Amino acid sequence: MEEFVTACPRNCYSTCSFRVQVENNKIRRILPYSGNLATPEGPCIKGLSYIERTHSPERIIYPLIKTSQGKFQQITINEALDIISYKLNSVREKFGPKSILWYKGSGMSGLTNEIGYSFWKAFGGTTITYGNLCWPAGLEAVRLTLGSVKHNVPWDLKNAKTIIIWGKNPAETNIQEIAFIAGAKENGSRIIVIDPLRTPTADKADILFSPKAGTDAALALAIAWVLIKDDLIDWNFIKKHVKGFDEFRQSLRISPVEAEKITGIPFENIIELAYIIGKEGPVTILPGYGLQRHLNGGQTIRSILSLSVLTGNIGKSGSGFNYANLQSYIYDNPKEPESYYPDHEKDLPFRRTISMAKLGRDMLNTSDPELKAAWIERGNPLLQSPDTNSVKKAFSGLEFKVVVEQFMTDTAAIADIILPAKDMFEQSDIIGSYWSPYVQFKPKAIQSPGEVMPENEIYFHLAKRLNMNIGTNLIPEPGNENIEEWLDNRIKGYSELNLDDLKEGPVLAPGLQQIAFEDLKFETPSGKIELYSSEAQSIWGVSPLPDYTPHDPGTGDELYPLVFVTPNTGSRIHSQFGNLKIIKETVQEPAVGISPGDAAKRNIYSGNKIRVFNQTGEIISVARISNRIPAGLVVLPNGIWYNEGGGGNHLITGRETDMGYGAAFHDNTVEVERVD
Ligand SMILES: Nc1nc2c(c(=O)[nH]1)N[C@H]1C(S)=C(S)[C@@H](COP(=O)(O)OP(=O)(O)OC[C@H]3O[C@@H](n4cnc5c(=O)[nH]c(N)nc54)[C@H](O)[C@@H]3O)O[C@H]1N2
Ligand SMILES: Nc1nc2c(c(=O)[nH]1)N[C@H]1C(S)=C(S)[C@@H](COP(=O)(O)OP(=O)(O)OC[C@H]3O[C@@H](n4cnc5c(=O)[nH]c(N)nc54)[C@H](O)[C@@H]3O)O[C@H]1N2
Ligand SMILES: [Mo]
Repeated sequence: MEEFVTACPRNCYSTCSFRVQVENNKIRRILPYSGNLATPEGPCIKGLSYIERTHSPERIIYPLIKTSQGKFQQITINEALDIISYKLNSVREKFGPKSILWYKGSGMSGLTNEIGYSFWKAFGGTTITYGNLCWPAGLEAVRLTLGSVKHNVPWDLKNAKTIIIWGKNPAETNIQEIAFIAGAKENGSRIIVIDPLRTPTADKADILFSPKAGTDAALALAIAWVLIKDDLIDWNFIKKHVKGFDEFRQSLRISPVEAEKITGIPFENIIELAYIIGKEGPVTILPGYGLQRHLNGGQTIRSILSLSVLTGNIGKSGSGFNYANLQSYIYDNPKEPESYYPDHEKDLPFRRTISMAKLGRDMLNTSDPELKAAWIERGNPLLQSPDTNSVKKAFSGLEFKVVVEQFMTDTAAIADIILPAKDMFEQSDIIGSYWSPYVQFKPKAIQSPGEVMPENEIYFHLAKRLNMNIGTNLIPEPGNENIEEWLDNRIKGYSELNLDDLKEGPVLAPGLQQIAFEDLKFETPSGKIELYSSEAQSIWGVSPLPDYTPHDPGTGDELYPLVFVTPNTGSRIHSQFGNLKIIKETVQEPAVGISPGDAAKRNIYSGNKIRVFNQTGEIISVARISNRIPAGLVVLPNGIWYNEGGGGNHLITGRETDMGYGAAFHDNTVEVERVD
């Protein structure tokens, strides 16, 4: 039995290290690796399920082509590459390279993903997407305020006296953090959760505050109002390090009594929370990403962050605003339009970008040239992008679609050619994290089955067929040794990192601040923390100060009175893992959660077939009554496949958040009716 130390490349906070034992080219065992201080207890159920996933009989391991009857038929990799290169070439000749959309999702992290850029750049460019479905409103909010996006190492949580988990559900989405939260609790910390739902995380809390979705900025600004009025702030810290305090103070309009009307939280509790934040420090706030998937998401994050700033809970042990820790995320560029990050990808001829949040509509509206073909890798936009009907329409109107995939997802099903995608153990790579401070090596541990090829090899062979002259420094020759050489070269700029050390185990990020901002240096235009940010106004057209804008479902709440929330769930990463036997056998079947009162009004019982609908679309699913859900809300995790009663994005309008070009998934309302 051979053993490797590896790291999970899913788009997840934890980025767990683990040991994998391999025998006869099969993954046999997955065991914890204690050398990673952020994830010493080993991976979650999804990590353990790799034993099944890698060798699943449902994996696509040969190229498939759609026949004229709409059925998939197996072809050889050489045939597939011949057809694809012919098609790409003819579309490019007739309509230009920008008539092809290159769509990348977040299904596999790793430095080698960059190789795709080199291919498409040399191809003459393509249309690409800007923005991101995940977290950009919050990222931008933190960047505007603190200058960079980082936080203390996870193990510093034990030093917090108060931990506020705000719109995050780590018990499902970051279980490794729960170990540190539990440790803090043993040390006497108080745990507070702020979430409209009673999540599994809330079960671990001392106090749960349940605001109406989308109203957190009002809650935060009312807390700020109390902090300032009752002198619970850190004057010294503010004088030295904060820009815009006076303007911020003067702008505060929302008293706790006002905030009660907006959020539904009793004003006495709001005052109590302000006193805890003001008096029981150090305070660490753990804001989540669900919280910022609202039209006002960026300003909401800025409002909440103002509480850490006013009370001096930045740059110290036990304190902080842990939105994302990009200290080990050293290689990844934010994907934004060139107009905003003029230096980013400047040399790439991707002159045309379309919105991630409005993908379907933007695809349909492109002209000069219209989109004619698409290449989709590592993503499942037919399930994960807002407004599924428009996304389906846009993709089905194209002449030619290639999807690189491991499984027959809702997106793969619409492909003309599916190329089988590698599994995490089938290629070496290097990955960072947005929570853990480690840079990690993920070694090749087994050979791919069938005719599976990593993307870089697919690109290498296509480049050859298209007579593109790209150096092997950009697209290496096939073979894992060549990829490792490429990785070695790629990290040369970081003197503290080298491949040999990384092969030994996780390495702390170069220049890591275990306590973020402990030098009290802020890379903002003023060099201070910016409560008042001119950039917020000049780039995004929002108020330079944090503010609260009411929820706007865009429809009229009378017709569709229930707010629709689609968070993540413990047993999947978005649309991945739910198809595996181990997950099906251990987790309840997916269903639409509804409160007892809303169900009773509609004569709905658990297990009833229901139609969930609004002006954008509808889905047929199954109801589950839950007293974890407040009146006025229905909940369906995202990532549930159509054939499982999922596809919540049929009900979600494609709209961008106030900053960062995120998707406002959570500002939609629906109605539910029983159909059995
Ligand atoms: N198991 C698992 N782990 C994952 C993922 C996964 O799919 N599965 N995905 C990974 C990725 S890519 C991401 S982005 C993260 C996201 O993980 P989280 O940051 O935890 O975000 P979500 O699960 O989207 O939402 C978290 C909570 O936000 C709440 N929420 C929604 N709107 C509001 C609001 O207006 N106010 C408040 N206070 N709360 C609100 C929801 O009720 C939900 O409980 O998880 C990562 N980890
Ligand atoms: N309604 C609603 N929708 C949401 C969200 C929400 O909260 N609500 N959350 C959004 C968020 S936070 C995110 S991050 C996005 C995620 O959306 P996507 O990035 O589309 O993520 P996944 O569903 O994980 O799909 C990734 C696909 O990549 C495939 N894959 C895995 N490894 C490889 C590989 O090496 N190569 C290739 N080619 N493919 C591979 C997997 O099989 C999977 O089908 O979804 C967003 N969608
Ligand atoms: Mo995400």
